Amino acid sequence: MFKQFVFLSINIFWFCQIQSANAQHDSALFEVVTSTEKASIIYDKHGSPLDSITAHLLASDIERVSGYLPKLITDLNLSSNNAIVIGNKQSALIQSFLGKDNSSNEWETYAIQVLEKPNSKIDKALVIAGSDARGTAYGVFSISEKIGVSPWYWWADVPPKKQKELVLKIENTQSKSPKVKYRGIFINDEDWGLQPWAKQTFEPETGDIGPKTYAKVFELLLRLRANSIWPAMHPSTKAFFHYPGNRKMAEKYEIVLGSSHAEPMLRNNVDEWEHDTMGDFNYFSNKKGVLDYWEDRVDEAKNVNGIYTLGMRGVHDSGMEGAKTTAGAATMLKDILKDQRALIKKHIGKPESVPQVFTVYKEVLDLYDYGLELPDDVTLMWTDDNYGYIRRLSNSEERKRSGGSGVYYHASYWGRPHDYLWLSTTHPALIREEMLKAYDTGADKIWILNVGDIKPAEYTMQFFMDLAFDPEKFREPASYKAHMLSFYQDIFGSVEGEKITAMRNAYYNLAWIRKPEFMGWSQTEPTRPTQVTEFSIKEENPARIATYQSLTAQVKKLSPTISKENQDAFFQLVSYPILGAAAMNKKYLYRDLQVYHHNTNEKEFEKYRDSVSFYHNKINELTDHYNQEIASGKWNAIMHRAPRGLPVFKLPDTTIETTNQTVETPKVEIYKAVADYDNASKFEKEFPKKLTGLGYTQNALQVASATATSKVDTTFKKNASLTYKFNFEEAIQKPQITITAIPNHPINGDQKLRLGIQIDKGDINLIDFKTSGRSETWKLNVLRNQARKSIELEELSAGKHTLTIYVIDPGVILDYFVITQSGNPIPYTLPKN
Ligand code: REL
Repeated sequence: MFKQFVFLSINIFWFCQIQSANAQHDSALFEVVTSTEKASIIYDKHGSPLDSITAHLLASDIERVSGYLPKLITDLNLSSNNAIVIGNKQSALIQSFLGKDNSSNEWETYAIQVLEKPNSKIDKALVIAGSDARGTAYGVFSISEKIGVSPWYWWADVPPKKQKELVLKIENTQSKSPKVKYRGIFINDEDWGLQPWAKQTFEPETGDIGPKTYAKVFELLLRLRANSIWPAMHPSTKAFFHYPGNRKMAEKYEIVLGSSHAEPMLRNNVDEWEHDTMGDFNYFSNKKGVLDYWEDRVDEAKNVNGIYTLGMRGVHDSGMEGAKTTAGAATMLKDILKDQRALIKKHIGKPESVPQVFTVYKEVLDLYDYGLELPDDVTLMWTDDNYGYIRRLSNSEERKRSGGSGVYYHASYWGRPHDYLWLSTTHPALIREEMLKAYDTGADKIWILNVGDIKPAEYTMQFFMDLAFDPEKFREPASYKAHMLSFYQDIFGSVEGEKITAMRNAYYNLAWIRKPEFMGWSQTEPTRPTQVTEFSIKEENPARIATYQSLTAQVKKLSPTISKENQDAFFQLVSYPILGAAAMNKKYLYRDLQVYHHNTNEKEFEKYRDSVSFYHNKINELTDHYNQEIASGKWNAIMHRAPRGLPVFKLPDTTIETTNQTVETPKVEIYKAVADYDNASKFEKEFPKKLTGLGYTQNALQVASATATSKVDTTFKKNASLTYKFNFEEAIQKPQITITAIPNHPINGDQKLRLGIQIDKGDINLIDFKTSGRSETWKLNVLRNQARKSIELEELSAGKHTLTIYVIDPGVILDYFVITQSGNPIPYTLPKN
């Protein structure tokens, strides 16, 4: 949805231009529907079934916009007027229009051309010719978008832009291959949305996420120019292969089928591994049972367009059964990989020519690090830490592997230290930064986004797929804002789109500081500190309430100005996530105020208690509206008010919190790494780079490119450095300098996240933001979305000082630093200076 097309509306005509890197500037008008012209659609009856599907979808799209349903033709002799011709470049049909095609082996590209009088039967042809079936589909859907049908017309009820007459201005185009080969989603944690909705509302005949639902998912993927799926896999859902229609649908839509990190060989263990009859899912004690189980699937799926997940974990998201040590698991894994590839060879063909991935999720990274020898042609699939920070990417040796690498990334997560299954709040600026880093280190084979169950991750999914298609378009740190603006303006119009983009940006910025799902500080999270500072109660809390208050007011003001047709889309894409996040925040922020006034001010206490239950009920109200009111009940059961019933979704219990002590706010000095440095020396070109949207300052500072090397040099003479000058009126005894950064991980396995910190001409102290595994520090970091490291000094005298920060490892992204007295609490957020 990047501003790829320029729409100009003149009277009743739509004139559209395709801009592509190697477009010839040769344009023509093509009348699809006018008072005198009604184009038909010709597709290749010998072509891929997807050609027929997309031809029919295009016809429906034209009808959605103009009210006219074009005739669909497979016999060239029948046409006499304007025709849209759809097919593969190598087909006889397309070659009869465009002549012989000499390009070979292009991946997912398409050409679009307008031809005058191409033959005696056709006045004018708009030819969409793909290098392969998906290439053709992407070409067709580019026309759908141009006539005003959003990829989200069905999944978010974005209304088509009605036009009685449709005339397209087409520039002859040859598109380029996507930069990332496999791009797709993982439907995960469907238990609270997609599954109950499919069961009760959309596909009751199957009672599950079945072929009818998958057809809609696959259509959406193609409209987003994606190509792959890891299907739903939780206990509430039957295995993808359980319904033969699912597989057939994937074949017809040419969607590449994979499976999650826990489900090797296209199996879905939760549903398919029957412990009572098959024994333990244990390669040590039940090798034959497990191998037969895998072989059955490879045989069944041999004609599927598949990507095989190799390796073995537990039945679901857990470590390998039967392995007592990392060494034992790693040794067994080597045999497992050999056996799995032998199955592929037996049933499909040379393993080197079948796409396979090895996903280093959670404990599997330890096995890989232990020294696992991965066959060179297997794609190494790196993963984030479930919270949007990629744990590791390829070093220079790994980059040489023929299988290349990819990334499995979360926009939704079930698990510890805390889920975020409800609202989709991962900041697009973070996705941009992490995925570009992946791309720059060679991860261009496969990108899979865990979208939870699609809604309400619509925008995130669109963003991720556009980024995967061409990361080069997102080089500018602020490019995500332009993308968002384009997305909302295309749907809601230019003025409304601009306002919505500002609101959505604020929504992501607020969730950076704390996600709505983490507001409870409860159960699976580190508990809320018992000491509450005056600053937190008197400044942070009201400031955050006020920002959400203002966002709520903006939604309420804009909502009645949105057209009737756009109301359902507005509720799904704007109101529900923003008002939901606001209600969840206010519920907890008022809870804190209620607790604060306990025993001191009964009136205030009661007022806040009422607010807490008001906002608790507000979430129920909004969710009921989503499920029952909008789009005439189409989305009944898709939205859950309390996924997994975690404490954060309950009415907070205030009695347990009343022991909070309030302490005075200590004096702190805060400096923004971005804005406040006085000098930057020896940085590579374009660095240090301000990353808009990242960090508490929303302007964190990237110190080096992703492929830079670490500079370990005890003299620090060659290291890049930043200096900050400051002045104290009074001396500080026992000062503590705390540096905050984005809680990311070293770029590759050879690096750390070190900085050298020096005050004046003193010693250089090393700090390292690297966290180990799922340590307590890592948990704290991902929940507050910030890493902190402190150094302590004896004294800082009154007068002028210089802080120098030396760059050692390239991955560090600095946010701000705080000088306070040792032992004093540091505010959660940045005080306004
Ligand atoms: O997010 C993940 O990749 C895993 O945690 C999932 O595979 C798993 O199904 C999880 O949602 C629940 O157990």
